Amino acid sequence: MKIGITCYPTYGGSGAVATELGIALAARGHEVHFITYQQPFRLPNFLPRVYFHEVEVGRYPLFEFPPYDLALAVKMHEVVRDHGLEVLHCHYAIPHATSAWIAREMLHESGQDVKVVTTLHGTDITIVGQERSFFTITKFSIEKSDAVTAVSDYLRDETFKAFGCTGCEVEVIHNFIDPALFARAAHPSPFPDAVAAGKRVLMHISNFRAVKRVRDVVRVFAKVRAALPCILVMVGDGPERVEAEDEARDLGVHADVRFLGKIDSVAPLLAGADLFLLPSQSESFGLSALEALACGVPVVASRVGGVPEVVRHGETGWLCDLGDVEAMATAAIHVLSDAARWQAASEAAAADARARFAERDVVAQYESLYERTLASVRA
Ligand code: GMT
Repeated sequence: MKIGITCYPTYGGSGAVATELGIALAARGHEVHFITYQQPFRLPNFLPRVYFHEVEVGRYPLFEFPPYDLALAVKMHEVVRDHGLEVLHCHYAIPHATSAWIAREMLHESGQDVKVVTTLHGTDITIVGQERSFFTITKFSIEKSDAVTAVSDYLRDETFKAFGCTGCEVEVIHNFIDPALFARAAHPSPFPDAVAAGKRVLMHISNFRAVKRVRDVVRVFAKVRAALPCILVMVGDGPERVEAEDEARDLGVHADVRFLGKIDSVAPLLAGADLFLLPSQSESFGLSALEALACGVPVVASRVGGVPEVVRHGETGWLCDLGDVEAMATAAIHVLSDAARWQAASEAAAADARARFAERDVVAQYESLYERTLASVRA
């Protein structure tokens, strides 16, 4: 098949999933065209059957807000027309699914067609899409897609609750991991000094938006550090990073917190962690938690959104009430202070991630969806 993929190319779970999916599809023989404003961060420079088309937004003094959505629609139309794409797969509803709808309408003018598949990832439904200024266009774009997927049961249910979306089915296709890459044994420890000093490594990876509650990460760490020797590794960057750094200073634990900034390849880091912290306010899936589990890293997270579909409480991690820093610290100490308990959770985590979220199985679900969509006739 010839497939176009549009996503947010900078740091974020939806861009990571979209890129890994494109790479996996190309490895299975499909031709994949990424259509985005920047090369996706997980996309290597060259791979057979993978192409990158940059969306350039024309600047003009009149445009206080350059119309990216339109430039994207034009580029989608051009790439479909010139390369004979059969499917446009949009990750994150707005504006991608809206632009794809415009591109498809333009193609119809010249007797061509393309199927639009939209994958809902999270705040496109739970926050942004429900804002007054975006609600109707989000609902419209979902309903006009030829197929819609959500990354968790939770997100599918939220979509129906928030938008109704009459006449559209939302198929759940979970996020996935490459078991060969996200594997503890595949990478040497990136923190040999901490290991030599007998310190456990706690880790958090995100784009440091308010929804991630990064200050809670530091608060949990401070409590764990009072009970056992450990360091905290913070990977990523975003609006709340300064607050997290301030919190670490205020709590007097700054010397043991390492802020690494944005890092493209997180598997080698995760493979050296002992515990992953994800105290998010909301999380439709929690890709970073899944990647941690696959690396044999138990997860302590808030019991929100789709996280319980990923983390098995008491088996592969521990789920606590939102904002309950005390309970999260207690859970962390519970697993880190008992070597046998940690080992059991680590093995269960790696096995469960492979059993339920292996790339091969999930990519096959997308292929099947594309095939069914191509065979379908639009109502
Ligand atoms: O929806 C977002 O907030 C952005 C998106 C992203 O690009 O990081 O995150 C969502 O998609 C990820 C990949 O499917 C999920 O793992 C995240 O849970 C989800 N984020 C939220 O729901 C806050």
